[in-house]
Amino acid sequence: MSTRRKFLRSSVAGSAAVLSGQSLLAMQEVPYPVTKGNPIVISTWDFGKAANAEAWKILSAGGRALDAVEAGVKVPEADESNQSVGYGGLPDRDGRVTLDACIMDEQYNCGSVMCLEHIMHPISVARLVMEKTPHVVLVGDGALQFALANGFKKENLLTPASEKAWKEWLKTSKYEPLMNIENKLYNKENDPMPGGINNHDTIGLLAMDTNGQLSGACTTSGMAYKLHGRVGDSPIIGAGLYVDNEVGAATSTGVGEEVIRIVGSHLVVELMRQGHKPEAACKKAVERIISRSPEKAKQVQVGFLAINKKGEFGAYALQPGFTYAVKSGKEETIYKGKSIY
Ligand code: SD4
Repeated sequence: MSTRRKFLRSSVAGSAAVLSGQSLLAMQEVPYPVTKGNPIVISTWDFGKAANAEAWKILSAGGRALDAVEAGVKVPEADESNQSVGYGGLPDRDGRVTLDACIMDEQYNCGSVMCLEHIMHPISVARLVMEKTPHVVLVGDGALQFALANGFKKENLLTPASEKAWKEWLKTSKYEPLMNIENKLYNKENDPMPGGINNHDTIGLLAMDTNGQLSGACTTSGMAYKLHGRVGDSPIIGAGLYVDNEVGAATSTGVGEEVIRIVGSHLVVELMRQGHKPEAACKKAVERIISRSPEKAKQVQVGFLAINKKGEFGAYALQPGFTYAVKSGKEETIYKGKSIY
C-alpha cells in the first residue's frame, strides 16, 4: 500500500474514532500489534529454562501456545529434584503433597485445580477442567475424583528427600516464609525452614505462538509446610496467572497471600492495557503490594513476570533473587529480575 493511501486510511480511522466507540476499540489495538511469526516463551526462575525448551519444541514447529505452556510446565512437575512443583514437592504440615495449578488460553478460557493430591501433572487436569467441564475450578477430593475418572494415575508424590525435609521441619514447626531473598534477610545458617523452603519456587510460564496467540500456565506445590487446605495465588485466575490475548499475559511467584490481595497478574495485564511496558507494569504491581502491606512487603518475596502482544517481556520483584528464563528465535537467556529492595 502506498504511503499516501496508508495515511488516508489512518486519518479516516482517526476521525472515525472520535465519532464512534467501535472505532475507538479498534484504535486501542494499535499499541499492541501482534508479532506473528516470532514465537517466544518466558517463565519464572532458572528452572524455567528446561520448561521453556520443551515449550519451544511446540512453538518452533508452529504449534499452539496452549499446548506449549502445558508441555513446558510438565517438565518441573515431573522433576523430583524440584521441591516446589509437582512430584517431589514439599508437603503441607501434615506431610501431604497438595498441588495447585491453572491454565488460560487465548480465548479467555481457563481451568484450575486446587489442593489436588496424588496426581503428577495437575496442569493437565486443570486443562481438562477448562476443556471438558462447564466449570473453572475443581478442588481437593473433587479434583482428584475428576482426574481419576479421566484416566490419570494415582501416585505417591512425597519423595524420600521431601519427607526427610518435612521431618526436619517438624522438629521446630516454625513457619516463616522468607522465600528466595538474596540478601541479608536470608542465609543458610539461620534458615528458619530448613529443607528447601528458601529455594521454593512456582513455575509460571507464558507463551506466544507463531500466530501471535498468547497462553499461560502456572503450577506449584505451594508454600512448604502450609496448613492443610491452604491455597495460594498460583491456581487463582487473575492472581497467579492472567492472559488477555488483546493485551498480554502475566504470572507471579512468591508469597501468594500478598499477590491475592491485589489480584496481581490481572493488575499487571490491566497496567499493560493502560500503556505500560511489561517491566513497568510488574513494578507498579509490586509497588501496590508495598502500599497495601508496607511492613510485610519488607519480609517476603513476590515476583511478577509479563509479556505483551509485541512479544516484549519484563519482570519485577520485591526482593533481589528473582530470576526468569526466556527462549525465542533470538535468545535463550536467564535474566535477573530487578527489585524494589
Ligand atoms: C504460593 N505463589 O503458593 C506460591 C508459592 C511460590 O515461589 O510461588 N513460591 O503462594
